[in-house]
Amino acid sequence: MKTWKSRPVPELPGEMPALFLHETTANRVTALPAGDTASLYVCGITPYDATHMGHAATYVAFDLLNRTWRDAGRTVSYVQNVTDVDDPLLERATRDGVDWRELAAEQTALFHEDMEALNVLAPDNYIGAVEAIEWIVPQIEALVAAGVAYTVPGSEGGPDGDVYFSVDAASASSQDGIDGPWWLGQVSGLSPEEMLPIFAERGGDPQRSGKRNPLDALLWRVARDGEPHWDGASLGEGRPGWHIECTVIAQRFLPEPFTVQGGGSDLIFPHHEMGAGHAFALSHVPMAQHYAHTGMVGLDGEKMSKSLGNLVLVSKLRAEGVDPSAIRLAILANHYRSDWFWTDALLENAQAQLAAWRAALPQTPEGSAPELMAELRAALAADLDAPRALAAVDAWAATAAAAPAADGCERDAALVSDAIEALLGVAL
Ligand code: 5CA
Ligand code: ZN
Repeated sequence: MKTWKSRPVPELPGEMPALFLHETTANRVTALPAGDTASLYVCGITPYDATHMGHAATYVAFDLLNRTWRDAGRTVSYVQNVTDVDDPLLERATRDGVDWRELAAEQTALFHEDMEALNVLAPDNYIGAVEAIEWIVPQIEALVAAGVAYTVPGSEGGPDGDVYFSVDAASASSQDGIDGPWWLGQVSGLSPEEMLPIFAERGGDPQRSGKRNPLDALLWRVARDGEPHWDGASLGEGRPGWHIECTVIAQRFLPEPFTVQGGGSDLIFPHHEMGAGHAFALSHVPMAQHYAHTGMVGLDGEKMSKSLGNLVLVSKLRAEGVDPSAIRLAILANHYRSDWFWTDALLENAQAQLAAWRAALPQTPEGSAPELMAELRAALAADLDAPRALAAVDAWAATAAAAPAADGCERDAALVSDAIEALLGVAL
């Protein structure tokens, strides 16, 4: 699928230190594997409503990782999906009396505009669930053949043949895996008792009769009247479950294992837990070397979510004439791992900060750029500490503003502006 356009990233002199990033499964900050290449999969949107500040914050966070790696001279492969067929999208299309394909296409296009405006570098491969179905079907067949997936009889008048992933069979078979086992709880660290309510909340169906374990995840949903469906070969007509979509796309376009699996913390369980299980059952290699998750952005005391409707939309702010650099700065004022709330004050502060930085630029003291650049790099290398990076720019701007206007150094000003654009993605 077509992706959005990236603005060029200025090349900077000097060196990025080794990068440390929080790792979800270990629950601590660890060194990322070194090397000339790095690979990243970030879970993309389900396009039934416009990009809200929570989505934007997640993609901006992983954009910092992408920029940090690039600055370190690494060749980055970045893949993102778009869940362009799934229950919430179909439900919204039905509610609004629109074609689900049109709804998905419109919202995906709007998301691309938002990402461009926020200066988020585009993925190298942007893949829709629908276009992935032909790759997903044989992989589900392989899971069935391997004995880690099974079909379930119809319930509540539904047809026979939905296919589920057996978490017990997969956990058991991976214990003698060659390169490291998968077990239920590997990614989230949750116990089955803790998993059950979360599973029900986030698209799972623990009550479905005929399942071997209530936590078994849907791989293939056979066709129902009025629902879109595709050729599933031996599985019959139907459509894929959610977790297998990301597993197959990641395995197809990235090395096994790839470096970082990213997304919001709402995806740790069941999405990334099950995805890791599917991937290991398919290839006997872990899916990713490192799991990284962003905190949840909220509004008025609740998590911002399309289902609750408490949204601050990037496109709406843009339409009101808000500078996208200020939106990006407002996001970066929060550490990517913290849960935080969007407020008008956050945006007003970011607008004032941006104006101060812009005003300071012509007064950049000679020799101040390399020092600032080193501080930005050190902040990013320490678990993408954007608030610390912004504080370093604030300090530089205060010094510049206090310096005599005539002493401004053009060469340093250009380097400061390049460093802020390349590392933080903020255009001055
Ligand atoms: N299509 C799936 C992933 S495969 C999905 O979760 N789509 S989404 O549209 O609901 O979310 C898109 C991305 O934004 C995901 O990485 C999700 O974790 C993240 N996200 C959703 N809501 C928030 C929020 N309130 N704060 C931070 N990130 C969020
Ligand atoms: Zn995903």
